[in-house]
Amino acid sequence: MRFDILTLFPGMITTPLQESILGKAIQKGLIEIRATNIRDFSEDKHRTVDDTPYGGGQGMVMKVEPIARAIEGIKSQSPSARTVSLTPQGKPFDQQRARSLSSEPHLILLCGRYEGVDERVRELFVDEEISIGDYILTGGELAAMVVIDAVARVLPGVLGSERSAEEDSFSNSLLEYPQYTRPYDFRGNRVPDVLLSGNHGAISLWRRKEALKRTWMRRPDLLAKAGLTEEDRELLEQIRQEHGQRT
Ligand code: 4FV
Repeated sequence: MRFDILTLFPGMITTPLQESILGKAIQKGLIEIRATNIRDFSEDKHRTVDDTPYGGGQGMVMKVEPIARAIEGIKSQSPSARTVSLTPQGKPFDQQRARSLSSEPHLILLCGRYEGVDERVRELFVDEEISIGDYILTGGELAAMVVIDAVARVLPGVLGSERSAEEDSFSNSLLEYPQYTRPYDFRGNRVPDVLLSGNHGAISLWRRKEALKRTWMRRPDLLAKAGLTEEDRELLEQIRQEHGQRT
């Protein structure tokens, strides 16, 4: 899978993504990441990429021409590439979107700066707008890296063999159950004995109940789209009894 990132700060992208799992995925040729400086597509001697907003107002707006040239340059080589703009106005990003984007062979990720990008970029070149959350960043670069990380890790072969993205939290829309490792006893705080019982049925039941309890307490909004089984509903009833009705 190929990721082209259009940014004014390519250095923010390349170095961090060479590390760890994504770095190995690049070495294994599972993903290809190329950061392109939008300023390389400005044509005036001052290499201008932004200008004041029509209608007045604070800050600067990124100009359409350099971005248009950058996208058209890539699309001329790869017409099927999907162009995604990272913006607070975008559709909230989630695991489901990460999984569906992982079927795209080539993504172009546009990173805004300043007050944003000229609206005609969206109208003429953007296939999809994505937001990573309801807060304002100084630029779209970190958002692009979040998308690259979440999409790449569901690609076959990116996560080591010992780990498949299918077991993820959110893949079944529930929060993850608590995890423990050695030592068994830390300052008197012990690991739940069921996890050392070797009884895999009891262990997976405990984990399912813990995942349901955690989701019910922290993200009840997720329960609605979790596809609960009859057993899940019985476990939830137990949890409610044990923890008192929530509003
Ligand atoms: C953002 C977000 C985000 C807005 C102004 C870049 C900044 C600046 N992108 N999810 N939240 N972008 O805050 O994706 O241009």
